[in-house]
Parts: sequence; structure tokens; C-alpha cells
Amino acid sequence: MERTFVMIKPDGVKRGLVGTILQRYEQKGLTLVAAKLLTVSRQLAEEHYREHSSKPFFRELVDYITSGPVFAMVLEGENAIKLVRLLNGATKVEEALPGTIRGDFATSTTHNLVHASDSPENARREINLWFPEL
Ligand code: 3AN
Repeated sequence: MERTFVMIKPDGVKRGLVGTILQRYEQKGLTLVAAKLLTVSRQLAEEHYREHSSKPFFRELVDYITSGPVFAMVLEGENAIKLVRLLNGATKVEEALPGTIRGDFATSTTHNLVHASDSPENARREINLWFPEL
């Protein structure tokens, strides 16, 4: 069993897609371990995205992620990290295939609806950061 950190970003919450997106993970057999709706502080956003701190889109990313509530969660299942990223689809809006969450719903590469941990190390780091009680 593996755990991964997943976040429905502000556009997903604003557009009323929390239920639809969560259903895709649950339909695929992943189990919800923890979840909360919260407005992200700049401090948490900068820490979460620290590996992107030198990228040109960093500021835009932090502005966006702090712009409204997000739905943060921990999902568990076999190969959960890979599976969630497969369901999410490619990062770039023009590369996300139909049938994936981003392919079906995302409108831009910044506003790409969901975040998910990309490795076991990052999953551990992000779960500790967002759900220290786990
Ligand atoms: P992923 O979220 O698929 O793991 P990362 O980690 O490469 O993608 O990027 C983190 C976030 O930064 C993305 N979810 C996206 O919102 C944003 N991002 C990545 N690349 C770009 C880009 N070229 N222009 C604007 N935003 C980007």
C-alpha cells in the first residue's frame, strides 16, 4: 500500500469539480485517508512548491494556489502515486489526453486543476507538510 498527497486547486473548487474529481480516484479503487478544504497561506504555498522557486512561473503559481480554497487530501492504494498521476494527465494543457482529469477539464497549464506527488520522497514530504497529524 502506498500513500500520495493530492490537491484540487482553486479552479477545481470554484468550478464545483471536487465531487467529480474525487469520484475518479475512488472509482479507480483509491481510498481517501484524510481530506480538508483550506485557504493556503503564502508560506505553505512557497514551501510546497519550493523545488520550483527558481522557475519563471513560480510567482504566478503561488498567487494562483493562494487565490481561493483548495481541497487537500491523502489517497491510499497500490501504486497510488503513479496511478493518481495517470488519472490526472499531463501537466501541459495541450498534452493532457481526453479521459484524464486535466484532459477533460483543465483550461490552462497554470490552472490545471490538480496536484499530486510525483515520487515516494515527495509524497512523504507533502503529507508531512499538509497533514502533520498523520
Ligand atoms: P505537476 O503538477 O504535473 O507535477 P510540475 O511539478 O512540473 O507539474 O509543475 C508544478 C505546477 O507548476 C504545475 N501543476 C503547473 O500548475 C505549474 N507549471 C508547470 N509548468 C508550467 C509552465 N510552463 N507554465 C505555467 N505553469 C506551469
